[in-house]
Amino acid sequence: MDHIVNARLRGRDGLFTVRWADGAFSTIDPQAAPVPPPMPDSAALDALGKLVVPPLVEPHIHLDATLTAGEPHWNLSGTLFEGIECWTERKALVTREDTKSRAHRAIRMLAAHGVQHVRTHVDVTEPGLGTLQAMLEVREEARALADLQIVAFPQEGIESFANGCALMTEAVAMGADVVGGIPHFENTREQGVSSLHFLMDLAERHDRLVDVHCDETDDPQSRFLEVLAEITRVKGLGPRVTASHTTAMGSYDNAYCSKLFRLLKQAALNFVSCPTESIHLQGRFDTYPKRRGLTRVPELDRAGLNVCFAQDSIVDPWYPLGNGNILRVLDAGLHICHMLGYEDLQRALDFVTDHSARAMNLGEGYGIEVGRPANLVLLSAESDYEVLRTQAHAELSIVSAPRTPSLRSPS
Ligand code: 17E
Ligand code: FE2
Repeated sequence: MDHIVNARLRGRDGLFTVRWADGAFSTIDPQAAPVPPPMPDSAALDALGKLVVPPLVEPHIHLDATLTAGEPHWNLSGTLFEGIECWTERKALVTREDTKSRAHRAIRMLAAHGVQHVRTHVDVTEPGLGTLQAMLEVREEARALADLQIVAFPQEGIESFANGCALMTEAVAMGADVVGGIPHFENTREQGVSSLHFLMDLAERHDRLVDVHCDETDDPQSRFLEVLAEITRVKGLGPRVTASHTTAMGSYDNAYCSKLFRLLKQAALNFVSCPTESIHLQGRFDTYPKRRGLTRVPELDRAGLNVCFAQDSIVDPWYPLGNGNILRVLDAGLHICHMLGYEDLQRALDFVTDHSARAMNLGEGYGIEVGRPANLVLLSAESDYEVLRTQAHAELSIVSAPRTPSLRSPS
């Protein structure tokens, strides 16, 4: 196949014929009218007026922990912290083959739902870094299905875990694409702050992106986002930095938020919200009224900041469900965030496509435009609104651009 007829494109009226050659889009032509269905042996696909979008994106998931829920026991409290305890026990049992086969299964689930770009956090609080090594191999092996970014993620802390700093430094040397962090989990506020300085310096020195699990708690005193944003502002690294979760922002008071937002706009960093995960893990210490435990997605968006949705987990110690379908997460997120207004529905897919691609710094490697990689997804509805209303799915996911070996080869 080398072209699609009768395609609808986001943000443009009418129908289009989209062609590609040698892995790149070559022409995108408006049609005066629907064209007849192609002959059965033709190289064309008939989109029948449905949406053709760039690949769906999963900007935050933990593929090393996927498909381990209940091993060795279930997270009964439903809290983040019991999840971390379960994972620490399961982590002691992992083998390279176990990690790789579970990650590949999850990548196949994601690919079946039209997801072609994935940023996975990988726990590096593990002496020997065997899991990271396994995931670096998965990154190369899975290239035909997905473009994978690997975050060096210190699940048990950088300052609070033995040799945490050395493990992070080694993980970057081994080829992690992105530097992670977890300041709210460090033993003290001071350690949380110094972990952020450490990881931002590490990323700057090695020219890596940054994606920090930041303030994933309902504690309104958890204020590491302001520290991350200020370091980001001073270094001028905004587009390369992502703050994931920031759920404490849902519990900050408005007076503090109005000051914080001024800084966030100056820093211009990216945000990832994991709505199904956060509605499940947060609010666990409340009775009623019960907090939703999400960051301020519509407010960040209205302030001009880049914010997107992610799944975080598929069947792991933190979340027992999930099937790789990011459109399900979009549906939940828009509900939980009070984003079912008409304007929001018109552009709902931004939160699982363009915004996520921007957070992942995909640049010109993403989008349905002439010259860009000819990767695309055909959805089963004709507009963003109808995708949501009909609970549409990815009918077809085409990877036609050859993926070059990962930017980060082991050094
Ligand atoms: N680890 C963490 O700290 N937070 C999460 N939401 C998951 C893993 C899934
Ligand atoms: Fe996460």
